[in-house]
Amino acid sequence: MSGKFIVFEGVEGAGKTTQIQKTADWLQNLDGNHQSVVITREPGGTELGRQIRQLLLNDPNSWVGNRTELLLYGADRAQHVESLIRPHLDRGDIVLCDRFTDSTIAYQGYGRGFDRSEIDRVNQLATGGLQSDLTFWLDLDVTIGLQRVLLRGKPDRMELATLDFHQRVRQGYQELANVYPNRIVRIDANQSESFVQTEIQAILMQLEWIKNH
Ligand code: T5A
Repeated sequence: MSGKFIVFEGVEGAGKTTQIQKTADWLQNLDGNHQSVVITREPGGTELGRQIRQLLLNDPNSWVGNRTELLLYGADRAQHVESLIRPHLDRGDIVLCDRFTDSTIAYQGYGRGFDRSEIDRVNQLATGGLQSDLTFWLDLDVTIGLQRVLLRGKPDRMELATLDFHQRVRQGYQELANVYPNRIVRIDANQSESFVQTEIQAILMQLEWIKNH
């Protein structure tokens, strides 16, 4: 049995962490499912990645150059793919990942302004060509997402970027969803948590590998 790689994407506060946990709980209890379900995230899915995450996010006042930022996200991903994602997929597990390559296209490409060809080179190097089987794009107005995040506590370095930056990120996701309609599914994230989860389950239930469990 081959593993499955499902990614959750979206702007800040879109509800990815919430929905990944609910999806994992549902999959683990799904009748006939014998595949292990693994939750992970970027940046910070590995021990080395957790240190990179601190460098990237924890100090809201630290200055991180745009090239450095791009390469640190790439380094986190390279370590993550090699030491965690690929081994789990090779074992036949279902890997649910909070952010992956589309985050780099949206944030460093559309947000920071890197050429798509530069982003693709970093992503290719980091992943060896690994792509998600399915990506849920939780689409939310950026002001609503940032409000949710601010209610939770002190914003991190990326959350402090300008509103314009976050709007370009959302536009990036929109354009990616237009270009890759078979891989990226848009979910309206401005609905209740349970409604969003119902939609995710309905989409997963249409997939052959889930039907065949
Ligand atoms: N980044 C990442 C890049 O720039 N390039 C890259 O290549 C990669 C991989 C990661 C940062 O790094 C950037 C993007 C990010 O800026 P992070 O802490 O992982 O940082 O940030 P996020 O991924 O944005 O995670 P958040 O926790 O901020 O948001 P989530 O996970 O989308 O949302 P969640 O589930 O934590 O929910 C946020 C709040 O909203 C509530 C929750 O209870 C919570 O309080 N909520 C809802 N409220 C109302 N209705 C709903 N439907 C709700 N769903 C959740």
